[in-house]
Amino acid sequence: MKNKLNLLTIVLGSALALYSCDSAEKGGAEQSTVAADEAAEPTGVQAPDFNADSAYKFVAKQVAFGPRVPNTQAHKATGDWIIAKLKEYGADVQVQEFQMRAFDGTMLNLRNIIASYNPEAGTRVMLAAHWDTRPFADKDTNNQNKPIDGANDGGSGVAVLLEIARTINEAQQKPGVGVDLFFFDGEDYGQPDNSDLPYQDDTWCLGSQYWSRNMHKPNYKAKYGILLDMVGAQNARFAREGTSMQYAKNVVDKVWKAGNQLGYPDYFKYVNAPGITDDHAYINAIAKIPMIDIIEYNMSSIDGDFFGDYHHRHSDSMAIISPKTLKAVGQTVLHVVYNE
Ligand code: AHN
Ligand code: ZN
Repeated sequence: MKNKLNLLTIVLGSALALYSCDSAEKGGAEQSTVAADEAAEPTGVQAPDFNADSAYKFVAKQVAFGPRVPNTQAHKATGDWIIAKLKEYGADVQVQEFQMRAFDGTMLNLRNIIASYNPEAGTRVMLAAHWDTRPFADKDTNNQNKPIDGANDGGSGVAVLLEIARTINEAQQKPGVGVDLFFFDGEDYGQPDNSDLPYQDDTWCLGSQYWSRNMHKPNYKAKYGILLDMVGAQNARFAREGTSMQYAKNVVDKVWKAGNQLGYPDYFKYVNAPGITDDHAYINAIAKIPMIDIIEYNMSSIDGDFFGDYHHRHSDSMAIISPKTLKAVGQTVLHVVYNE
C-alpha cells in the first residue's frame, strides 16, 4: 500500500496519505545547518509571556475529564468546558455540530469549536489542534481496546491554544492580525493498521475534513495556519515535516527561525521529515490555506514510524508532559502571531 501511495503521489502530485499512520517508514531525515542569523537575538516586537504552568494545568484538566472519545460523556463535558473557557477569555466562539461515520461504521457526534479574536480584521492567522482522543491503544501491548489518556495526543495542543487565548485576553497589547483558534474533533478515530476491515481512505482527521468542505464562514480566508499536535512531551523534537514543507515552506521557515531565536533550538530542529496525514493535510489540499504542522518527530522511534514511543499507547499520560516543551511551542507561536 505504501508503495502504491507513493507512486500515486508522484504521478498525481497529491500530498495526502503519504505514509500510513501507524507504519510510516523512518528515513528521509536530513540534518542541515542553522543559518547564522538565527542564533541571534529575537527580532521584532516582544510577545506577552506564555505561562507554561497554566498550560500544563489545562492538559491535566482535560485528562481528568477522562478519554475524550466521541459519543462519550467525557467528550461532551470537555467540549463544553473548552467552549466555556474560550468565552471566559473573551473570544467570539462558533461551534459546528455534525455527524460523520467512522471506519467501523459508528456514527460519531462531533463538534468543531472556533474561537476568534479581532473578528473584523482582514488578515488572519489560523491556529489549530484536535481535541478528541483515540478510542483505543492499538500500538500498546496491553489493554489495546481501552481508550488512552491522550495527554500529549490531543491534550497538549488544546492546552497551548487555550493558554494563547488566555494570554491574548489578558494582554494590553493585542496582535495586529485576527487570530482564529480551531479545535477540530474526530481527528484520532482513524482505522488502525491492525484492523480486520479492508483499508479505507481518509478515516483520520474527520473534523478538519468536514470544516474544509463546510467552513464556519463562507469564503473564510487566512494568511496561513499552524497546527499543534503532540507538542507537550518532555524532550520533544520538531522536524520540518514534508506536507508542511510542500505547501507552506515560508511558514515553516518563519516559525523555525522564531523558535531558534527565542532560545529553543533543541526543540525546533533543522531536520527534514517525511510528510504525514494530519489535519493540516486537508486544510492545505481542500481549504487551500497554507498550514504547517508542529508535531513531535522521534528519530529513533521503536515502531519504525517517527512518532514518540507513547504514541497510541497508555503511556501517553501526564507522566510524559513537560511545561518546558509547552513553553517552547507556546512562546514561539505567540511571537509569530504578534509579529505578523
Ligand atoms: C497519522 O498517524 C499518520 N496520522 C494521524 C496523525 C495523528 C494521529 N496525530 C495524532 N494522532
Ligand atoms: Zn493520535
